[in-house]
Amino acid sequence: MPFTWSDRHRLHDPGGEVWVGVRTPGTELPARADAIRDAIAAAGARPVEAVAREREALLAVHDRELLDHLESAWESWRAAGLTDDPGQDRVVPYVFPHPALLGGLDPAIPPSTAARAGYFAYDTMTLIGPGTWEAARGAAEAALGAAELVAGGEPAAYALCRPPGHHATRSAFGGSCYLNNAAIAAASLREAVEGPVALLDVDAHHGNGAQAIFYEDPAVLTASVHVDPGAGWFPHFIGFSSERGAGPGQDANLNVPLEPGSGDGPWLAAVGEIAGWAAGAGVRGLVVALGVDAAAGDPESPLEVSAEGYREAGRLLGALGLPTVVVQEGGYDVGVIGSLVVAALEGLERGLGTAPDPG
Ligand code: SP5
Ligand code: ZN
Repeated sequence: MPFTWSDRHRLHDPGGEVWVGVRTPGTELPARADAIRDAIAAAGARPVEAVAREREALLAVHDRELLDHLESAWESWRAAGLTDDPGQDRVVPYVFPHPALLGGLDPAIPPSTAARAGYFAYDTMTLIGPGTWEAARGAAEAALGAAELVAGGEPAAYALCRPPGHHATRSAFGGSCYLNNAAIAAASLREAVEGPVALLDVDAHHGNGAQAIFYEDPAVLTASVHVDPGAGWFPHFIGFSSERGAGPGQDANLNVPLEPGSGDGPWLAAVGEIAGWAAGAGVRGLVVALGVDAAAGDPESPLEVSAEGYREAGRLLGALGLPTVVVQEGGYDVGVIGSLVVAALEGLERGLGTAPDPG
């Protein structure tokens, strides 16, 4: 299948992550995307360069204020002298508009550059450097490119996005994500197929961004299989099975949290559950948020899924027989993520080949 990507991803060097106040090396590294690219190209996938687009293409999913911030944050940080005093070489927040600080009032975007960092970021781990905006846009453009290939008749396309996107909401970013690539693909695909689509997330972490973006929207069903946030895992505050959507989107969201240590059996049962749920709702297109960090040995998650598990997940999703956009999310064990993505995409192609012809 074709894959879209942009080598602008290399411009994003997060420079680590600030976790419990300490700058640690971080795992969302440029080598990730290059490793995946090498593996899928060797397996025969066809590269398609992501095309630069108007910023307006992102407004289906994100607030203009977030885009303005991501575009200007680094330069503003540098101009404010924060790189010299106190000597912080990335944009790092220090104070947040916590709801219990505000007592029901709406915060304004603060004029202080350091405070503004906390208005738009909900964690301290997701740093902005000189090339972050360009790389994030390249990833979003890859997602749009893959959606357009599918709209143009490709049965499936894969967007090799880096940085990842599924933790980014309409107005805030975090979890190593800046722009929600999969949500952007879903919004585009929904227009192309003129009907509801499903965004199914198999990254090891809850797909909180798409859940929040589409929570009241019945035209993009969202579902996520992930390690139970209640068992101590990021994003901690959201991702529970009680979250089912709201308003017109009531029952259009499904979360299947899993116990740490869940291997292929429970994980594939959960993937089958969300696939069957989407099929039963009559969606006309599919976006898969493909994180491969549920794999055994990944440094960011305790799920213990095998490469054969990823192959079978791909088959289950492909067997839905829907026009499918696959978007890369997490996966941090650089030595194996390429082969995990290949397994998932090969499974998907096999599943698509067995699906009944939609006519
Ligand atoms: C896209 C994606 O998979 N994002 C996941 C981000 C989850 N990061 C959580 C990091 C939690 C702190 N890591 C501490 C490592 C200490 N050695
Ligand atoms: Zn993840």
